[in-house]
Amino acid sequence: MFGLKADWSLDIHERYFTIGDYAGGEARWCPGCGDHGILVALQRICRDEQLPPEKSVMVSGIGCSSRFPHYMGTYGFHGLHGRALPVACGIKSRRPELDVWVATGDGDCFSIGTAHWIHAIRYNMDITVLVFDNGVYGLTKKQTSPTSPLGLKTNTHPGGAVLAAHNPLTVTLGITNVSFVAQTIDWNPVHLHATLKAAHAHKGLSFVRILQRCPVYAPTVLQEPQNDPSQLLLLTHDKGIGVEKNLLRSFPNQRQHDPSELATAWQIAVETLPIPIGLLYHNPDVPRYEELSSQGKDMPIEEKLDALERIFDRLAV
Ligand SMILES: Cc1ncc(C[n+]2csc(CCOP(=O)(O)OP(=O)(O)O)c2C)c(N)n1
Ligand code: SF4
Repeated sequence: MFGLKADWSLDIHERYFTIGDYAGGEARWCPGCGDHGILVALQRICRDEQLPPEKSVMVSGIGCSSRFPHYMGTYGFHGLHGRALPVACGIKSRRPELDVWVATGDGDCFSIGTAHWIHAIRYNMDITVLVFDNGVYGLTKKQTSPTSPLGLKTNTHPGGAVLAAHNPLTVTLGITNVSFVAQTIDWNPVHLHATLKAAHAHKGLSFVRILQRCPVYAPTVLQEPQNDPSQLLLLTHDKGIGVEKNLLRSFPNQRQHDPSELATAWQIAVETLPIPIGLLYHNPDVPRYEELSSQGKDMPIEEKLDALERIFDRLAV
């Protein structure tokens, strides 16, 4: 494949990847599930950035959202409930040249996976983390999740959820070494695409919370912001998510927010209505663990064994 560049020279690609190259098995999510739109957005980004499928890895835990790796034509690891992040960090630490993505749900990340979430943010490895937040446990058919709204009737709380919802944005912004925090919605493909693109461009751990509709078990959770855009607050800034001018007209509420300001990001995140969408925080200068820990990575096995022997000799009694 080839294309004409701005200087009229030919840009020749040895290989050109189409959307089809990123397609895996047929998605088995319910009709109307927000996960379908996220899959399309990610496949488009892979195509736009021409990411070689064999150098991309999708890692997930367990849940409807965690079926994601099956539907991508890349490498994938469908892991254990809550354990996507340590697996992704392990892959990145030994194979830093790979593009590592994580698909996780609100139950997977904010409940059983909480400890991993906190440490992964602090390690700040170059991974793009997409949290599909539908406010419920979908795969196991409607239990209360940490982000279920107060009063939501579920199988575990038939009388309504008794606690206020957990706020993943404020928690993430409070973790040492946080470097990229954004929020978007599955039902606006333009904003979703722009957000995932910015997240992927960031060198460090990009945390993206995607408000994702589950029409089967949580049809009411995101119904109001979906029908009434005044319930959303679009964050705009030159350093933020780059969106086309046309998109601005869809959002009656907008606020200029410089994403380098952590304290302001936190103030915005704490207000849950209108729901902020856009880039809350970005710091490209946070150290990345894979850089700090890569010493000796390419050492030949013989040298590693010699080094081990020397250590054992020192310990011998
Ligand atoms: C150790 C363990 N505990 C519990 C489960 C049962 N389980 C599977 S998926 C899931 C919740 C999924 O919810 P979420 O992460 O929000 O994803 P969704 O299905 O909504 O996309 C639970 C509790 C499990 N598979 N493993
Ligand atoms: S149960 Fe909900 S989250 Fe799971 S596939 Fe169906 S609509 Fe999507």
